[in-house]
Amino acid sequence: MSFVHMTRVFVYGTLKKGQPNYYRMFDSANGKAEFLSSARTTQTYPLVIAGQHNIPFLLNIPGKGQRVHGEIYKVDDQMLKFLDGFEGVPTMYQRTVVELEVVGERAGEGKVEEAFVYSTTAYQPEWPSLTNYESYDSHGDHGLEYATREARD
Ligand code: PCA
Repeated sequence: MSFVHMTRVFVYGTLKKGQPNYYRMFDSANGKAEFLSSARTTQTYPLVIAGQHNIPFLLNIPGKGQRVHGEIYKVDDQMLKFLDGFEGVPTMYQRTVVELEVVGERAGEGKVEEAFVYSTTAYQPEWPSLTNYESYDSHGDHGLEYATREARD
C-alpha cells in the first residue's frame, strides 16, 4: 500500500451519519473517508439553521452558543478537495481548525484533538440571534428540513 496523506475533519451538519449528505463522503468517486470518533467542540459556538435552504452553519463566534456535537473523519486529499468545493470554501464556509473533545470512545474518551471544520464568518447579521443547537438533525423538532441540492430551484 502506498502512503496516503489523510486529514482530520470534524462534521456537525448534513455530512454526519444519518444526515442528507453523508453518502457523499462514501462515494469513492469523491475520495476516501474513514470514521474516527464522535466528538464535541471544547469551546461553544452557535450552530444555526439558516437561509431558504435550511442549511446548518457553525458560526465562527467562539464563546456564544453551545458545545457542538459531531463526528471526526479522516479523509484523503481527494476527499478534502471535494468537500472544500461542496461546502463553497471560502465564500460560504471557511475551513478552520477547531479543538475537540472525543466522546463515547472507551479508549479515547475525553481526549483533546484538533481537526478542520467548515465554519463561517460570512453570515447575515441576524443569524447569531437564531435558535442554536447542540446537535444537528435535518429531521429535528425544529421542522427546518434541509433542502438537498437536487431539490433546489
Ligand atoms: N456540511 C458540513 C458543514 C455544514 C454542512 O451541512 C458538515 O456537515 O460539517
